Amino acid sequence: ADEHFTDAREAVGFVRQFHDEQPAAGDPAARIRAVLDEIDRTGTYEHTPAELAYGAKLAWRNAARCIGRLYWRSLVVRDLRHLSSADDIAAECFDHLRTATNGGRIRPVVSVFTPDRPGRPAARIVNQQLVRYAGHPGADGRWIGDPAGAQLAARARDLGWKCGEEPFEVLPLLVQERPGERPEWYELPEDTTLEVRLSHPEHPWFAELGLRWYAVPAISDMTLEIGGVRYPTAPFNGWYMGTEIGARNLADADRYAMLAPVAERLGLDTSSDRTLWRDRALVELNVAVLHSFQEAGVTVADHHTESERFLKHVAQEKRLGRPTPADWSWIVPPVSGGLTPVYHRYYDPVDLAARPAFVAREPW
Ligand code: HEM
Ligand code: NRG
Repeated sequence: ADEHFTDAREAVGFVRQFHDEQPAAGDPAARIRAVLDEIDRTGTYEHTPAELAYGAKLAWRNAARCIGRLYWRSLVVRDLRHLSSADDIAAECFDHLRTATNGGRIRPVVSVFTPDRPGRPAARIVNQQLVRYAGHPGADGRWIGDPAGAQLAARARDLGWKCGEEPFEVLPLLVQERPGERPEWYELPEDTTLEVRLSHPEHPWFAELGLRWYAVPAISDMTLEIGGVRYPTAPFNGWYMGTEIGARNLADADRYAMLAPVAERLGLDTSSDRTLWRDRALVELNVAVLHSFQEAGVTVADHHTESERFLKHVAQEKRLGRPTPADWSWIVPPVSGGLTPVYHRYYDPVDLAARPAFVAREPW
């Protein structure tokens, strides 16, 4: 049995929603007949460019873990469904990064490549994000780089990639054209990866820690599912909320684990948890992230502003008669939760079957 046949009910449900929300799009009945006929003949169907663009926006609007949904209508959708080779995918991912980066004024973008079709699963990007740092255990047993990038770094090395020894080595892009096939790997061109060196507005020593982060979070390991069609190669990005970097990527014990080094430079008493030295170091780390991105002219949101925007989105959707399913445990920021308005309320329950959606990619 082949898993890539399109479910006709999903297709009809999507076409109905598309026409309900886009009344100018014409007669839904005719389109539904055409879609069902195409599914009968071929096992799947092709979205019109307008269906694809709106479907991708709906997938963002449905992302229950995403606090950034206020701007869902402004998503830039790159229709690259005619491309399926590893070389073409890599080249267009690099253009995606250039377009998204936009000199620092980050634009939310999704690039949609050839979907799965009956008998013909689509290519996959192996990386979790288009830009991420490598990691590996050093000679003294301590981690060099990002432990979250260790698996991909090992795979890339097996393919012939040479990893440097710095803590912020950008991983190559790995693209696998077919199941079981050896991925192709591509070094990211310099002009695709804007990075920000971190400094602190009050502590000159902070820059000496040598920390940095990349400008564009571009998730590349989720499947975009629209109307029963699965697009496993559909990297998307928005901009960072500072806490993702300052309270998780650079702070977590199993990531860059920078709280102790920062606390030491701050001269904090680390002899007991009760001095709250970790909490104090965490705040300064987050101050440095927001300050540095701002200074570099790179879009970044603080968690207070992004929380307010999210509740504005919830209210706006409510006025339109729509619920905003949300996962409290993902929406509430990892620092100062109770200071943000998103903490102090409950949300519409998450329907895991809701579509269009970005879903965890299933192994092929
Ligand atoms: C998750 C913020 C744009 C789809 C998240 C998370 C944050 C966030 C903070 C939680 C991540 C984590 O805890 O690791 C933002 C901001 C955006 C933005 C500030 C600025 C515009 C987008 C866009 C899309 C999107 C453009 C898709 C088109 C998602 C999805 C998740 C998510 C699917 C869940 C990821 C997962 O399950 O791992 N977002 N986002 N977001 N966002 Fe957004
Ligand atoms: N926490 C991850 C990125 C997850 C998605 N975050 C966004 N998405 N802001 C990290 O790299 O820290 N987005 O599409 O903007």
